[in-house]
Amino acid sequence: MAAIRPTHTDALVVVDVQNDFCEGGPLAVPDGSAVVPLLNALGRRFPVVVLTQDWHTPGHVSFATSHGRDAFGTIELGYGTQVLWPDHCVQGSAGADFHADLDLPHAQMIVRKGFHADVDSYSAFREADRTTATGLKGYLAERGVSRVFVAGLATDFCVLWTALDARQAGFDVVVIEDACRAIDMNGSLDAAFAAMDEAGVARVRAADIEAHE
Ligand code: VGL
Ligand code: ZN
Repeated sequence: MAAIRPTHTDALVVVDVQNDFCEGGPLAVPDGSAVVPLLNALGRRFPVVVLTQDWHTPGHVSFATSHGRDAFGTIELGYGTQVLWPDHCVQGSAGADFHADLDLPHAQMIVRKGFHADVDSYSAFREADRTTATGLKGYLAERGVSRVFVAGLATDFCVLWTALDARQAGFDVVVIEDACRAIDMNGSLDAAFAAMDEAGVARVRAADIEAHE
């Protein structure tokens, strides 16, 4: 896919570019802050921009410390297998703030997710119970958006689940590959690309996207 020129029916969803996922954070995504300048430039090419913000309660169910366990293991919860993470993106903490250099002042919507103490939400559309909606589908539909571009952190978790749920919600979906960075644990990045391909999620490079009219 080459030379995409976004219109008002295209939205850029910038996923979780927050301090805790960047260098020095408890859940730092390797090279995570490298997406910031790319996203600052990309965002200017989209008339519709949405930011997502991981936004957990203290003692959230996705935190290893809440279960007296080591991080990066898994547990079984009522809604399925949950990866256990270091404490991150606690509501109102500095770690939950957007990266200080993220400069997208025209972004119109911030979707917070993972705010229920007992349910995680990688996806910006639907929580990990796979039933509780965030409202983003309705927001985008009401604004007349038909195609969703996804970028940010992390390719193999929140970007992946957001892209898959956008497809399920009926949007055309495009992941901007070089404007994402991955956690990549136990082959999760290869699995993520396979799942995107299977779901009909297109993948492009930031350079394929031109300025909007
Ligand atoms: C994320 C793990 C836990 C992400 C959020 O933004 O990809 N990953 N919470
Ligand atoms: Zn999280």
